[in-house]
Amino acid sequence: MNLKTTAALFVVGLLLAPVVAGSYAFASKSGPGTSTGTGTVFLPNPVAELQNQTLSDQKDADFAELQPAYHAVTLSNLDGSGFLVGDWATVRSSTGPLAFSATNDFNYDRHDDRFEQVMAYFWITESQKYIQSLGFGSTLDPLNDVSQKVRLNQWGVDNSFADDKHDEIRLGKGGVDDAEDAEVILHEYGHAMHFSQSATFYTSNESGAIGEGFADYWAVTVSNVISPTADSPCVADWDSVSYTVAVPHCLRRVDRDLVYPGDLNGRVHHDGQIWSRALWDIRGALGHVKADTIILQGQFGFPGTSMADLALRTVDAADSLYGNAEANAVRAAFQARGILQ
Ligand SMILES: [Ca+2]
Ligand SMILES: [Ca+2]
Ligand SMILES: [Ca+2]
Ligand SMILES: [Zn+2]
Repeated sequence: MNLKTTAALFVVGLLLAPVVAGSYAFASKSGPGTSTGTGTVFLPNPVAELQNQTLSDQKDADFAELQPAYHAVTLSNLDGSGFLVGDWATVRSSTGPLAFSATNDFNYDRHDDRFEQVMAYFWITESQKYIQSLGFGSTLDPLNDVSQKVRLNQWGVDNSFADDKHDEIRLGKGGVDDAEDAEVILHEYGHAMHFSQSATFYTSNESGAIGEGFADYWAVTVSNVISPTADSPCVADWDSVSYTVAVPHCLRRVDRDLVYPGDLNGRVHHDGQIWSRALWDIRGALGHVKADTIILQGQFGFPGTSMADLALRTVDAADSLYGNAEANAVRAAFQARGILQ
């Protein structure tokens, strides 16, 4: 679903056969044929990391104040082709050539569109590795454990969306290029996770709000696990400098004091902030490992009904995974939002 408006049609969640990891156990150096490489990325974005609210797009220039925000990372799970294709992400591009490296070294600056390809590969791969670290795919059911297609798209408007029909995430170029902000990538991956968990997740306005709220939550929880920053509840601190005036720049926040049903206004991105705040409070009470395991487990098979229904499913997930104390903490977070009585 796109970030700023509702548009994408939900047809059916397409589940592809899992990509089997190659046997690279004896690889001793990076390069085609091996599964690891190097990349240069933002962690998660320059504004969040540097806490500098004066940074701006400057027409995609690679200016001096941004230099401390570039970081060298290891890219994992590559398929050995020399492209940014691997177990958990398949990068495609409509904005120029695909990144290719005969040595698996993918180091570009933001003015080079291939930088965004590296961002997409890294953050989607790390997102799936985090999901698996919670037990999904081993002790729990797998969750979107496919090579997620992601396309860098030359969009004139400032938008990104996840498209369930083609099972593809598309990241746009309006304002700050969307894929220069890990939290935009992670938000869209959150929708792809939903598509994989239930074919009827997005069938009501209320489940649409849940979708946006969860996607915002997923952006900040993964961002915070991999590269914690000072103002964690602020979503898309860098992408939003192009369309927000207030400081700090945030597309949305997951810590707003909105309640159900009084603060509903029918706009899914706004209403989703009721849901994301409940998830954020669960995380605050239980820590990210328990909270995220519970939240993800509760979403399997959700038929797209109401906030109250998914809240009860999440309480049940907490009870069966961990027990009474955790179930009570989850219930309290939803009660504080007015979602449960
Ligand atoms: Ca760029
Ligand atoms: Ca943008
Ligand atoms: Ca942030
Ligand atoms: Zn969305």
